Amino acid sequence: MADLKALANAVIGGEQAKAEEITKAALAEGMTAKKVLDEGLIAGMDVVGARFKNNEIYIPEVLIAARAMKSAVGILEPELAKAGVEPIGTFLIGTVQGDLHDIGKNLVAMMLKGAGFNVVDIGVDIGPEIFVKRARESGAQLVGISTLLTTTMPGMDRILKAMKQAGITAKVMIGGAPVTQAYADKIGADGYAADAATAVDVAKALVA
Ligand code: B1M
Repeated sequence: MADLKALANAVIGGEQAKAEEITKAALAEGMTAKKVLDEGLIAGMDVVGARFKNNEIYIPEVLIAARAMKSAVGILEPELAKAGVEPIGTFLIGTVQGDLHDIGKNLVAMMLKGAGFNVVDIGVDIGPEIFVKRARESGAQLVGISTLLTTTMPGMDRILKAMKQAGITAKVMIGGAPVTQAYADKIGADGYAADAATAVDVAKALVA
């Protein structure tokens, strides 16, 4: 039976090939993609985060762990994204200007795809002008903004203001580790989600 602790350790150690191998084996055994994600990959990345915070490891190790996690998540994607036939709506998503973190955003995007949304992912380090331009071009009903850094949180407010000024009526959901419901309320975002699964529920409620 695939060992999810070993998978977490493979992420922690940045062992990409091993992470891929265990992920494939777990799926082949019929384990759900969500279980593999939560108990293997995210569990591993949590340890990486704690060690990074305590200065036990540094950016190169974190990057190598993130690479292992990303490629294993890529294997899970088709399972996570078993979509409905008709898109529920178009969801534009990106990470705020100045912030390069994208693993959480990518997970949210994948789960939304899985729930039947047409997802337009505009990437990382995205400023208000690009959010406005891409929201207009895509005709998105929902715009999602992610950030992992406290210092880049004010960028969310700037995007909301720019969208309002440009007459974009799409609803806005925000999220990311330092973001809270209180912050969403403060800047006037329509929704907030703490994790990818909740993001799907909130997105569905916002388009209902
Ligand atoms: Co960075 N980093 N990092 N980092 N990094 C954090 C975020 C940090 C908490 C680490 C720490 O100190 N403990 C800290 C931020 C502190 C703060 O401001 N509060 C930090 C820092 C400081 C930095 C740098 C400034 C370090 C430096 O250079 N001195 C630097 C900034 C670079 C930049 O962006 N300009 C930096 C760099 C990096 C790497 C490049 C090395 C790498 C990113 C690789 C990548 O993403 N491609 C990295 C990583 C990997 C992390 C940690 C270890 C892991 C983040 C992650 O992927 N988590 C992180 C510590 C931690 O979180 N444990 C840390 C797994 C992911 C599944 O969770 O992203 O939270 P998360 O997403 C969740 C939810 O938040 C939510 O759903 C997701 C899935 O459930 N969610 C949404 C996310 N977006 C959402 C949007 C929604 C709804 C929900 O709606 C639209």
